[in-house]
Amino acid sequence: MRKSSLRRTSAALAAVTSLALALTACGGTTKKDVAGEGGSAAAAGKADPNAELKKGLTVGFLPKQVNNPYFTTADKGGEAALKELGSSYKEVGPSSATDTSGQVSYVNTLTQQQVDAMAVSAQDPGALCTALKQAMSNDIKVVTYDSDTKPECRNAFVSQASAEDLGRTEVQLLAEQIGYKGEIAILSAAQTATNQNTWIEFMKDELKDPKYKDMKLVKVAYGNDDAQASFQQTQGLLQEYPNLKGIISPTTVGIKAAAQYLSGSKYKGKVKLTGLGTPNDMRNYVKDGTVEAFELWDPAKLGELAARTAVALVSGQITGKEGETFTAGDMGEYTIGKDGVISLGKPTVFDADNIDQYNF
Ligand code: RAM
Repeated sequence: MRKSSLRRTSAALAAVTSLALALTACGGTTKKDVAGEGGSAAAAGKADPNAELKKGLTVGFLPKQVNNPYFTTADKGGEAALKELGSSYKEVGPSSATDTSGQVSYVNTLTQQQVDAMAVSAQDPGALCTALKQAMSNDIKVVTYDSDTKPECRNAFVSQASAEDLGRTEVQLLAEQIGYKGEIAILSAAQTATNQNTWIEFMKDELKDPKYKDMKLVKVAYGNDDAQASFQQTQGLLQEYPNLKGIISPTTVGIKAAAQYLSGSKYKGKVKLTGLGTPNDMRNYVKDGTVEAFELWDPAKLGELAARTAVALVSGQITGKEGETFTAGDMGEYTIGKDGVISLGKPTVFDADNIDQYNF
């Protein structure tokens, strides 16, 4: 039997009691020691790099938003990897990227269903913590991917690329396009999104370099990963700042909506737009001159790495501690970094010369 009856009992109890309240009251302690002081929730016990990968597991994927093509691609990558590993995949999640209570409910549902592991892209760094700790105390491994929670609320975070690299390179890309001069704005996703907020901090830091002294960040707007809201926010930015020279949108939904607005406006090609987008969403806007260059990683690879990390955790090959290594199938060997972070690799910059080589 793959799980103890103790675990089944406690998971069943989790289903019927208001654990969120109970856990808050007792300071979030759990039956297993899930968190070291300030570190990631690397489970007690030692990793066995030679442990055999378990089969017949169920891994639940909980993206920020289910009807977002970026997550569809990412989660399909997870699904394919799980199939190859002889395990099962399921996906649950809210349709809005600002439904944090919905995400909490989905975490609780996966816990009640006694999945072996869950891969979560958090809409908010703190909101899911109690529910995720409850999952871990029920012997469920928790991997965040794409957007992290706090380190003590998961076993490992599968990061798309270095957050610092992403933030700095987006500013560099825009600066080159506008000749290092003029007003710029950021069109982000949800105001609480851990990933976008981390990148934006690095963008602001990058802008402190004297070479950007003639560039001014005038506003950070939030389109909530909603196409219509992002479109309207772009329109609003141009109305409010008629001298705007460029926009960085570090969200696939935002950059697509901003490109759509700009391409149909008098600002096309004049107000520069870069950020994070999928080649399939952005192809037409690169070809029609609205966008010169933008970047992204391969979302399917991110999902695949999240799935392989989850299986490695359940199998005991890794616990989430810094320095542990594991082989993620054909993707090769990965080493866990500080705070349980596993980084996928370097993002790709897409422009007219290479965009047709990509199909996602
Ligand atoms: C959106 C989401 C996701 C982010 C990408 C770049 O799809 O906000 O979290 O990583 O954009």
